[in-house]
Amino acid sequence: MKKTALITGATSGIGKATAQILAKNNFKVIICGRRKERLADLGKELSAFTEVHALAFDVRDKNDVFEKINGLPEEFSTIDVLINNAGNAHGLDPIQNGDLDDWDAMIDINVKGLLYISKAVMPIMIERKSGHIINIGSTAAKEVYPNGNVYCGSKHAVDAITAGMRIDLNPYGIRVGGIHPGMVATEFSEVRFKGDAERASNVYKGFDPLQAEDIADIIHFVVTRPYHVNIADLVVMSTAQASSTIVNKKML
Ligand code: NDP
Ligand code: 8X3
Repeated sequence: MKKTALITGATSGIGKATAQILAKNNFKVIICGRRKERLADLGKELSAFTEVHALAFDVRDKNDVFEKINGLPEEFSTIDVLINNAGNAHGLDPIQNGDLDDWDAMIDINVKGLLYISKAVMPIMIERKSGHIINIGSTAAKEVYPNGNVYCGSKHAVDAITAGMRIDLNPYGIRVGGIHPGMVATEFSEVRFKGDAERASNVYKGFDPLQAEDIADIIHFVVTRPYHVNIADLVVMSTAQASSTIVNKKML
């Protein structure tokens, strides 16, 4: 029988590539994001492979999160796999120059949004004593780099919450794991630099960065392990990257 996966942030980057690989590999998919047109296009594309349901909401809107998840049609209501992926960095400034709206966005989306979605989905898994939650952290969840302050803080919180979820959901047989990518060439830097495409593309110049499909491939691997196997914590970087600040740009 097909499993159902709910993927947040499926309109772009890692989330979109994850929806694509899971749809092609025997999962029903619930694709989430704010951009309705992108959801409609992706829904059309994936319906050639599987059953797809699109949910448009902002993860910051807790009432809408609960309304949308509690209102899922019967055939999508048994969520087996939750990929908590929606998130971004907003700004890259020394903390003393940080923008309050950027701070709010990162804490509200990356941390509180992940909590709201999880709160809505966990009862479904607890009732069935089965389920798998993957939280997308970052290398920024494991180390702190200059000007990364609040983004790193939000991802460190994701790392801690992931560990907490694994402990508290242990009695219910629910698998919980964190996947922590290094630099992935997606729309991430365009969002961080508020649409400055040139500055964003410079981030990935001079080396061969991870692609969204690399992370999606790993997520597919993680969620298709036998039930007794839980990949609890996984850090992945491109070969050129050794840490948040050390990237070998002489390799190409
Ligand atoms: P993208 O910018 O390409 O994708 C971000 C996704 O998050 C979009 O689908 C966006 O959808 C969704 N999203 C953002 N804000 C909200 C919101 N308020 N409500 C609902 N959905 C939202 O970036 P990535 O694919 O790279 O990022 C995905 C995850 O991976 C993030 O958590 C990021 O922190 C993490 N990550 C990224 C790395 C990288 O280098 N790219 C490295 C390590 C981790 P929409 O705008 O339609 O709402
Ligand atoms: C995204 C990777 O290094 O820009 O989480 O923080 S980094």
